[in-house]
Amino acid sequence: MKQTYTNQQSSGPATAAGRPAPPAAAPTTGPLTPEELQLGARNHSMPLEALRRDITPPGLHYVLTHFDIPDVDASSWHLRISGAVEMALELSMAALRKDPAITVPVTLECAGNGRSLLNPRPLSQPWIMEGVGTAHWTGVPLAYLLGKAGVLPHAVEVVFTGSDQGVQGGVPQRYARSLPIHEAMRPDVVLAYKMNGSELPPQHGYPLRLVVPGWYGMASVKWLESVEVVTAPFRGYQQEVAYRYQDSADDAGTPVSRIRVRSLMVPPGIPDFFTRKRLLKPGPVLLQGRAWSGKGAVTGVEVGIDGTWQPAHLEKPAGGYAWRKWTMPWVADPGVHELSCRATDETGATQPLEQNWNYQGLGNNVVQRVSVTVE
Ligand SMILES: Nc1nc2c(c(=O)[nH]1)N[C@H]1C(S)=C(S)[C@@H](COP(=O)(O)O)O[C@H]1N2
Ligand SMILES: [Mo]
Repeated sequence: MKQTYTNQQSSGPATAAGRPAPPAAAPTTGPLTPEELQLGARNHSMPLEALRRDITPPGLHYVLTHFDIPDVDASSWHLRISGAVEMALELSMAALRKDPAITVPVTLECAGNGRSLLNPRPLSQPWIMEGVGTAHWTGVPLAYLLGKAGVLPHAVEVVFTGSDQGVQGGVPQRYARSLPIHEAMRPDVVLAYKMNGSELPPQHGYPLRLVVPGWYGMASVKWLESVEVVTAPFRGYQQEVAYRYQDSADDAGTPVSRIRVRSLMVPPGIPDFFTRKRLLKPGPVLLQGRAWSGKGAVTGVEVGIDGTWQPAHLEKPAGGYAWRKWTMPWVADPGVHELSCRATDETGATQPLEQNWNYQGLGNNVVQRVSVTVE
């Protein structure tokens, strides 16, 4: 008998080891596929020059949507809070907007950022390195609403379900993810209805989305419809199959959660249109970029000029989970130079010089290298 899929478990096509099919076809060493181009055209990254700004305007912030962007009617929309709670709640947008609101600056990064630099290349959204952005998210703290509903003592996780649906790895599903109770109860986890002070744009989750500071983007469920407190770990596709650090399709792997330390640089000078190679005049130039980590504060950034590392100057971050600006003056002398940047966070973690490989191409944080021609 064919099993039907619910968000509670994954029961799609299985691999040899009996695991459900991975989220995409096997990695390849071949040229870019039409499917990657199709995804790349739908899901755009943040142009690196936007690293100059503390806060990323919505049109420059990266976008990642697995299925279609839903067209939600906010006037009839309701958020359900249910499951292992004393009192289930059903809230309209008008009601939510009357609750106490907070605004948090948060750097979101897609867990697949950097995937296309891997060899072999996992077949999915072909990010290079710009699947990132920082916004001010305004809305109701999740902990406030969970407090109102009254979480029962045996609860272990909270499951968030969006209104978008599709098929991935052969499994029909609504996009759904969970968080452990202790993460869900953090005071800075927000059900946001504003981005940078304006209504959420459709592609960023209108009318309501979750924002989980410090976690890779997959945790921040858009077009949020339901919040369910559960008493057993959630086993939905996006939790149990996708977003795992795996060595192979048969490896159960470990779940992806917080953002690994990373930094990026605004490529200096001007680009060549087609190759994006950088051209620069000789003389002083202020190199700049941003650094972030979901695991602790960024404590240092080093800039490499042709392989020689020097500490950059760090500015104050806008918040605990927002990127920090760094700068470093450089006098460009004629020739071809390789510039790079490498951040370290308070856990002591630093960016690798060589890209680490995993089957889904997740959590990449290799140092960026920018080649500039000074003439
Ligand atoms: N409902 C829903 N929420 C979702 C997704 C999705 O496809 N559907 N994609 C997730 C992923 S993988 C990322 S990286 C972030 C991207 O958020 P952004 O598009 O606002 O930058 O949203 C997350 N939330
Ligand atoms: Mo993502």
